[in-house]
Amino acid sequence: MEARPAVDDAALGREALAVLEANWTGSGTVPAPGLYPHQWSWDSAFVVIGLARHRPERAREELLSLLRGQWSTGMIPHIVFHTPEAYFPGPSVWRSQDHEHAPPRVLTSGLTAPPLHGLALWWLYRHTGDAAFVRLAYPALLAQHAYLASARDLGGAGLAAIVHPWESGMDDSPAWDPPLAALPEIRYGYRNVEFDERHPDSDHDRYVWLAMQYRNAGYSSSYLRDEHPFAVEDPMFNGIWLASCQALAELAPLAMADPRPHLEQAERIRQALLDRLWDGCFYARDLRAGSLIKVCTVGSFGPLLDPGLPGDQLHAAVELLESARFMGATGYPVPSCEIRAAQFDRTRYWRGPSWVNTNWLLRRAAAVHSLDQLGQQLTNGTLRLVRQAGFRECFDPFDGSGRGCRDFSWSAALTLDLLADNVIQ
Ligand code: 9WN
Repeated sequence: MEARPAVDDAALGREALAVLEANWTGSGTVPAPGLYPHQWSWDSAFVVIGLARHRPERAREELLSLLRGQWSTGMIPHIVFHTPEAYFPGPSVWRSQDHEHAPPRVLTSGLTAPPLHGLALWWLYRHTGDAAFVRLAYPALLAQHAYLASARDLGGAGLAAIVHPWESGMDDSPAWDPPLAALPEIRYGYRNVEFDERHPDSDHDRYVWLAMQYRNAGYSSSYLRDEHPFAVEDPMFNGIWLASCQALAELAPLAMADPRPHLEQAERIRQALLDRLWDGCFYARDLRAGSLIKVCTVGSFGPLLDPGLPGDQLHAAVELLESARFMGATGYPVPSCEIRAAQFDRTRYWRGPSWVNTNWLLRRAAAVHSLDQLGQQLTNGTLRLVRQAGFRECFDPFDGSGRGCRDFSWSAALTLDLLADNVIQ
C-alpha cells in the first residue's frame, strides 16, 4: 500500500494511521515495509511520540517491545530483530546471542542510536497522564543513561561518543566523512542486494567493517575507549540525550526516584557541548583526530533542544538555521546539510534531503524557546511535504519531491503529532 497525499487534515491523519497500522508487525512498528523489516530504536521513539495522542496503548507496546532488546549494560540497540525477515547486516553479523550482556531470547544489533526514549516517554505521559507506565519504563531508561555516561563518555568530558555512523541515525552525513576517510581502505564487498544507490560501496564496506571490528572485540567498552578507530561527539546525539535527561528529571518523582542526577547530567552535557563542540556553530568532534569536523549539518542544531542553552549560542544557531545556508534558501525545511557546503547533495541520504524527524526535533526546539514563528514555519513546511509527496523517507529540500522509501513510519507518526498541535492552536 502506498498512502496517497491527502488534501484535508482529517484524511491525512487517517492515512498516517493506516501506514502505522500496516507497518505494525504485532510486536513493533517497522520503519518501512521491505527495506527496513525490523524495529529500529529512534524510529520507534518517534512512533511513540506520534501515537501518544491517537493510540496510547500501541505507543506503550511499541516502547516495551523495543526495550525487550535492551542489554544488561543498559544499552538500547539500534535494531531489534523480531521477525526472521532478511536484512543485512542481520543477526548472523551482530551475533548478539553470543554476548553475555545481550538479552537471551531477542536478537539485536550491537550498536546504539540517539537516546530519544526519555523524551518519548515524557511525551506519552504528557498526553496520557499514565504514571503507572512511567514507573514501568523508567528503570530501563535510567539504565540507558547510565550506560551512556559510563561506557560512552570516551572523551571524558560528559558527552556520549558515537562509535559508528549508524549510531547517529544520520548515517551518510558529511560530518562522518573525515573519520571514515581515516579508516584503512576496505573492499570486502559486503553488500546486500537490498542496498541501493543510497551509499557508495566503499562507504557501506566501511560501515560493515567498523561494526565487525567492534563485534570481534566482544563489544567491549575498554576496546571502544582505547582502540576503536571511530569515536565522534555528535551535537545531535548529545542534544537529544540532554533533552531526555530533562524529561527523566520530570518523570523521576512519578517513579519515586531522585530527579537531581538527571539535572546534573544535563548540566554536564550542556557545559561540554559549549566547551567542546561550539565554534560559531555546533560541530561534531572527532576524538581520534582531536579536532572539530567543520561542516554544518542539521545535526548542528541538536543543542537547540536544551531550554538552558545560553542566549548567544541560541541566537547564533537560530540565525544560521533561518539563513540562506539552511532553510532560508530552500523551499522546504530543513536541508540535512548546509547548502553551500561542497558536500551538499540534494539527492543523497543525509547529505541534503529534508527529513520529517529532524524537522520535528527542530520544531520541538522552537517550542522549547517559544520561537512560535519558527515553529509554525517548520510545521507548515513539513505538512506541505507529506501532503504533496506522501509519507516518504526524505524529501528534496528545493522542490519537495519524495525520496527513499514510501509509507515511512516516522513520517506518518510525526505528521499525526503535527496535525494534533495544529488543531490545538
Ligand atoms: C541503518 C531505519 C533507519 C533509520 C536511520 C536511517 C537508516 C539504516 C540504513 O534507516 O539507517 O541503521 O540502512 O541506512 O539513516 O536514521 O533509523 O529507518
